[in-house]
Amino acid sequence: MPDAMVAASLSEATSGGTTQQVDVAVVGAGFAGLYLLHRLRKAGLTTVVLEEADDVGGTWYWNRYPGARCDIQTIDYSYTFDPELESAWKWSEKYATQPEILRYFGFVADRYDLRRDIRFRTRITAATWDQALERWLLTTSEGATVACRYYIMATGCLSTPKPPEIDGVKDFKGEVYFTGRWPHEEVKLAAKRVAVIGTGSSGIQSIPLIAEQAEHLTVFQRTPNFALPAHNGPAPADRVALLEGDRAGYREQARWSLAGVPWPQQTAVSWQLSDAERRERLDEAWAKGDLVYILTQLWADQAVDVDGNTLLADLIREKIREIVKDPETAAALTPHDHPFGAKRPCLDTRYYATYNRPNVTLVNLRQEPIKSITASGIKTDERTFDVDVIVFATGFDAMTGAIMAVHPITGRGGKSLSDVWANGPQTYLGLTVAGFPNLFMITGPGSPSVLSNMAVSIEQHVDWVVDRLIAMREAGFTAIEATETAQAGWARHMADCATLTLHRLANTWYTGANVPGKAQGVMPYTGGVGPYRSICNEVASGGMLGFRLTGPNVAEQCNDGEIVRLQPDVRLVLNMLAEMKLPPLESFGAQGARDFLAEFNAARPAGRPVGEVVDGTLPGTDGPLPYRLYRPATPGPHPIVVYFHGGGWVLGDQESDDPFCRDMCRRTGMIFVSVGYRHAPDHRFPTAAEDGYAATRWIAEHAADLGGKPGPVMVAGWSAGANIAAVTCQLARDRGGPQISGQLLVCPVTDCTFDRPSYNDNATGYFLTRSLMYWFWDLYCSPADRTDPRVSPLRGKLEGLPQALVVTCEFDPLRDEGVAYAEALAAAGVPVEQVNARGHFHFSFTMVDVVITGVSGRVQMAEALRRFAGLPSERRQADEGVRPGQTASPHEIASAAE
Ligand code: NA7
Repeated sequence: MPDAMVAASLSEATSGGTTQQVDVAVVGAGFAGLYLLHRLRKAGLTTVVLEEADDVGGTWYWNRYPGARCDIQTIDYSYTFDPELESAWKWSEKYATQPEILRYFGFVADRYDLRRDIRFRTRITAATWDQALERWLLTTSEGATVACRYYIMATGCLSTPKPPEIDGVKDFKGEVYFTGRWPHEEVKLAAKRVAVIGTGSSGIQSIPLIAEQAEHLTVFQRTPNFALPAHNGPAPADRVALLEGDRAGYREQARWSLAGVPWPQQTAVSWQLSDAERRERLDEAWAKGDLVYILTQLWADQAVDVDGNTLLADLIREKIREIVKDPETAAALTPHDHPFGAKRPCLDTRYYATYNRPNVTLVNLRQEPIKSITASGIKTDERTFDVDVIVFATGFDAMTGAIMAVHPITGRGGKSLSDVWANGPQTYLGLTVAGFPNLFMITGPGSPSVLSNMAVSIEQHVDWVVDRLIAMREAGFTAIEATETAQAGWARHMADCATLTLHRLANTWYTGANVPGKAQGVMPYTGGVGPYRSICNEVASGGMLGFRLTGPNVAEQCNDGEIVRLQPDVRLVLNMLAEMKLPPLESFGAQGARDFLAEFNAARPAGRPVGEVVDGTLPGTDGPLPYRLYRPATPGPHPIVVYFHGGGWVLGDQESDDPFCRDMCRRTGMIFVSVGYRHAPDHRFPTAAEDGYAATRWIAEHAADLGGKPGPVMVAGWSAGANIAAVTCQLARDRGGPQISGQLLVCPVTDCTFDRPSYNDNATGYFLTRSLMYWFWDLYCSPADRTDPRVSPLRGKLEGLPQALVVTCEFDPLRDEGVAYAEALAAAGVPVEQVNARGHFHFSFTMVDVVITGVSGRVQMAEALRRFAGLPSERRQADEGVRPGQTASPHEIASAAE
């Protein structure tokens, strides 16, 4: 509807009251709102910014408590959109104080003349989508309404303080302050008895300064937090040199990094480093005073693996004990209930040392919870503390609080956002919500936001949104809305990402756990800033995938679908391989492909330690065959699994699936014997199958000599190795042994037919291609032999085979023949379990410590093997990825770490 007609209808609807009509209304004049206004104006879109405060600054306007500073280095926590702005402003410190950051926003507002389009002291009280007008109608606290085509919430993630949830606050006769709403006038604490409740970032930053002023400070701590010394001062010379050496390059690297600050991806894994090396790394990080550094640079598994994380957390715990003199206070200050980094760690200045002061007392609320606040102070289960001042550093209703504070937000068909989000925020890309056309959220739940340098994430969102509005205008579209399919797909992808990190194992404001009654689930996007950016770009370049676009004079456009169907780490691996622009593996020739595989394997993370690794040989049909035996660290004898590596009967050897064998040996507590069977084209069909059978027979016969349990063995294999395992079971049944108690077939080759849908759907793009499979088959087996059950076990007799687990991957040409084999086994009366791994590709399970999301599949495999061996179940919850919405107890985390 044209603006003039909208004006007439509005005037009727509001009985002639004032309504400001604009293209875009932005809520919030903080980091995001200011940049939005600048860009929207430049794009020629009329814009108003509505801001509750009486000046710019957003969260930095409100959070003025003593010690308030940013905890991302300020050279990184800055606007980067205008190189002239970058050179016009110089930060005075490594981590700027709140007043300096506020001055910066004032400087930016002045430089781009932004204040003239900002309505201060204005709160939005309700927002309603008017379908007929195709406008959002906003009612405000100061009367005048706003009609806008696009409504953008730039309300910040940590801007709505949560109530203290303690009885009796109103009864207190002394002074009460909230860190998130600190007064503008000076707060005098000298000669006063002060209580601080809360030990998150706000508490940790303010406590040392309050302690210096107060006569006595009592800190009420519910949960201890990890804090690291900020070592504030001038910005570190090496980082400044890096930035100034190539400003554009530095900024670009930040945009594609994981956390929005340019640090490289760490490759060393914790178990490759000695205790001394790990300590050295921690000491270096401790001296640096950089949150992103310590969160990402110590070892590759620190943030994704409970064991790798515990090693780091233990070293930090030692540091706390070194600083705090009183052992009881030190113990109370030491966190044990969450992995390091799963809850936002803090940067501090003399925080722990403050507890050595005689005028500071720590009250451990885990031992004596607060009962109530009284007229004179705070009463716990055990004591009463009379104080003059109470400071609540109790945090925020994070991520959704500020959005839901506008209530109601009513979308298409009268849908209310609070109903849609009743079970937790649902978004597409953390930017939009299905059913709420033309509504955008900057750094909303479902985007990297608080898990990143906010400056980078804000600029990315603002640029993406404004670029889309410009493109829509050019194409004649006036409304945009996410589809339900896209939104559901994003929720799935978010959940997949959440299994990559340890955030799911902590009760934090990231998961909504700090607000009683709030729906639980990891709210920020945990897949990283760079991958997220590439996804947003792909949405745009893919014809606005997952959005419906409409306009008065153009045909509707809706390219519906899910933007990411692969597991997040599989996507990363495939993107990395695509960037390498490798020629097809089959073009290398057999030896060239073997050399490539060896080089590729040399670059992967080292496999995890096991009790013992022994190389040996066993007699095959035509001479010795090498093997590698992996023995668990636990006392034996152990059940034995005979393992066959993958490689299309052409590539690999007994060592090539080393990380997988180690991982499975650790998970199952079983001996894995990986067999070096002979390869095509030198040794064609049926050599590999016959070698596999001969090796299994010999291993079964020599189980006791190998330190294993005498009796039945199990067989396992991946890809062509799974083909050999399946064939071995058939041969063992037909040739009078050995006894096999179970078969684990991971992405098996089971048949010579290449026309099942998975062969076509996944013909290219997932590394194992159709043409590579053709090549393998040609090298191994002539067409005349291909229906022989020794290479196409699906065509053999299946009755009487050992019980099986068949694992297939969604994006694998071999998927459907694996499924067919499982179905045929079941039809033949063989107990069989079939697992189809969603979003995974052929290599997912053997790329241990690269494809982290493969863990839950390997947990299932280990369970199956234990079942085959008649052992009890041993599931590890932390390994499997607790579902979003669920959190593990400290006990479960600790037992998972064992
Ligand atoms: P946080 O990190 O949420 O910290 C709030 C603290 O207050 C935390 O220690 C809470 O303990 C504690 N808290 C909250 N409610 C209560 C009650 N009712 N009783 C006792 N203790 C309570 O907020 P911050 O403002 O410090 O920091 C927020 C972010 O801003 C920070 O992470 C940076 O990114 C910037 P709990 O842990 O819930 O047991």
